[in-house]
Amino acid sequence: MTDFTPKPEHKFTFGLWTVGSIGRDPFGDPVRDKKSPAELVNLLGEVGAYGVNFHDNDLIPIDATPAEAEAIKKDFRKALDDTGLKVPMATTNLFGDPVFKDGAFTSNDPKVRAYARQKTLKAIDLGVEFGAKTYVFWGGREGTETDSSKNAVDAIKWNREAMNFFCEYALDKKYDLRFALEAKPNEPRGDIYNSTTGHMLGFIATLDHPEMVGVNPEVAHEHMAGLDFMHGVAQAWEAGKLFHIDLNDQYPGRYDQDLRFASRDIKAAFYLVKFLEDVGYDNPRHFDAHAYRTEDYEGVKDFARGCMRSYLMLKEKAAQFNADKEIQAILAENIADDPAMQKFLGKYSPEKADALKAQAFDRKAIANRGLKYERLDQLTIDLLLGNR
Ligand code: GCO
Ligand code: MN
Ligand code: MN
Repeated sequence: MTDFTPKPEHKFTFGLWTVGSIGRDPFGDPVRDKKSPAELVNLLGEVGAYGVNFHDNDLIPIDATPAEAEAIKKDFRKALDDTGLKVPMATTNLFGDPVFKDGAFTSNDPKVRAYARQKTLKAIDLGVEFGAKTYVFWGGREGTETDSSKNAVDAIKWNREAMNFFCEYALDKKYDLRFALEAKPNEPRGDIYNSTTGHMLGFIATLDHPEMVGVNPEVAHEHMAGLDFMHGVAQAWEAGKLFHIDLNDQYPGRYDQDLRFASRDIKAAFYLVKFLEDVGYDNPRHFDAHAYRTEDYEGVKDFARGCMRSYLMLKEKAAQFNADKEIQAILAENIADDPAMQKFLGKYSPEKADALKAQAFDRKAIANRGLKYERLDQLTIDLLLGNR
């Protein structure tokens, strides 16, 4: 049997908030005791993760005194040294405190917008202090329940000004840092601005320093909207913007589930892993998910190990797909080049347009050919179910 042990080169990371989730939900109280950041780092070390990410307040509570903050950082640093875990990414909590009830950078209240900037500047410093090279922006409260309340164009502009401000700050401080924007359609707001990875890519192109800013797409966020996650990831990759990725799982049309990676839609997870491996994605593979509320901390470890193991099993399946002669033969037949068509394809020229208009196409003959996708998909299913 193949070895599915996580290794540093896989860059598997978890947020403190993921394995640290105490299982509170809108209907029920916590089911697990809170663990300190240092304890969570040790837990992640035990299961073989490469790194740990945090929101400012996962590490340092919002009302901690400077002395308390120093003590927490010292313990956290020691746990990182003991386990060898890295901190590849950090982010800001701009959604938990009641001050952000109507958003942060897109709040109608200038005091809130200014406070959100202050909190983010400090959180960026904290992330850099622990070596983070990617800084994520997830605008969880940047949205509305009623569109009577806000001007959507103002919101876009305020968001852009904030991102431009942080890019200048990182340049000014000479931080080796890139920003990754994470889209989500809803939850906790009724509707969130820049709701998909595609919206984010459009937004990034309007920034002053677009080269510093990419995306952090999350499986669950696109599945919630009923979208094909891998297609969004491919678009981000092709644009040179896939700086980070949040892996989990989610049934469409449900509340935000944050399920263990590949536990719901194995086929979608397979195409995603195959895509990432085929293109040579080399940034962190971050699991932004939670253990079921039924679990104790042994179950949390099962959850974390399961995320990594499923990724590695799917990676092996992807290699098998690429090596499968029958699968590859169907693909080769379908994408085969036709030298006679070369003169019509590629870049525009007036001659090409004239030649195209004069060409006779046998539409019916072209359409009559079966593409063997049923066979191809069944071969994929056979492969995933272990029968090839
Ligand atoms: C969510 C989001 C968050 C973000 C995190 C990092 O649905 O709550 O996915 O977990 O990823 O805030 O920015
Ligand atoms: Mn999420
Ligand atoms: Mn996320």
